[in-house]
Amino acid sequence: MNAMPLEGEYEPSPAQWVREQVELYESSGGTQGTTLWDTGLPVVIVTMRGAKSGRIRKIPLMRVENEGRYAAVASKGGFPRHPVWYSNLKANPQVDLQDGPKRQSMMARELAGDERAQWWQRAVAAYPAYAEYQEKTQRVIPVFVLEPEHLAGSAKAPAPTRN
Ligand code: F42
Repeated sequence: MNAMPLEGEYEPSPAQWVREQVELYESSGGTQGTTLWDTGLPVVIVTMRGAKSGRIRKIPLMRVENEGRYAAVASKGGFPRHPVWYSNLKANPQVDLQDGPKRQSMMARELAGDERAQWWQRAVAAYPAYAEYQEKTQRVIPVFVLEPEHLAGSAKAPAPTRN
């Protein structure tokens, strides 16, 4: 698959704080708006295609990085339902990820089993509130790995069968 930047009509988030963080992050070239409020913890911006609208959507997520791969944790603050973007990534796994000034094309893959457990640990280490969010909700919080094409499929754990 060819890693082209995503193109199309951008539909900003209806949530004002999310929209504003994306705008500041992008307009500053990844030098401002790069942390979650007063926590000082870094965030990345994930650009994706909407599952139904086909429009371009952008969301900030906590930065959980390991050797060039990143986690996308669909926590939505422990809300009872998955964030809408969960179905966007399932339908259209090609995304762009901006980490500070660096922007890269990535493929998203939902994790299961040991691979999920390993990334969950990394996620909680980067952003401890994820553990509280999991306690707040009945659902198991989905975890995706976002990986550049040249790293996709080269994980140590065997690739899970399609589900
Ligand atoms: N959310 C997380 O889940 N995890 C994080 O680590 C996280 C960190 C974070 C850091 C900073 C920050 O500013 C926000 C952060 N958020 C984090 C919030 C995150 O950015 C999302 O806003 C949040 O997860 C909610 O996602 P959501 O997709 O449920 O958002 C709603 C409010 C939303 O924007 N909905 C839109 C809408 O118009 O209702 C999007 C709609 C959409 O994508 N539609 C699809 C389409 O086709 O266009 C259809 C999808 C379908 O199948 O229905």
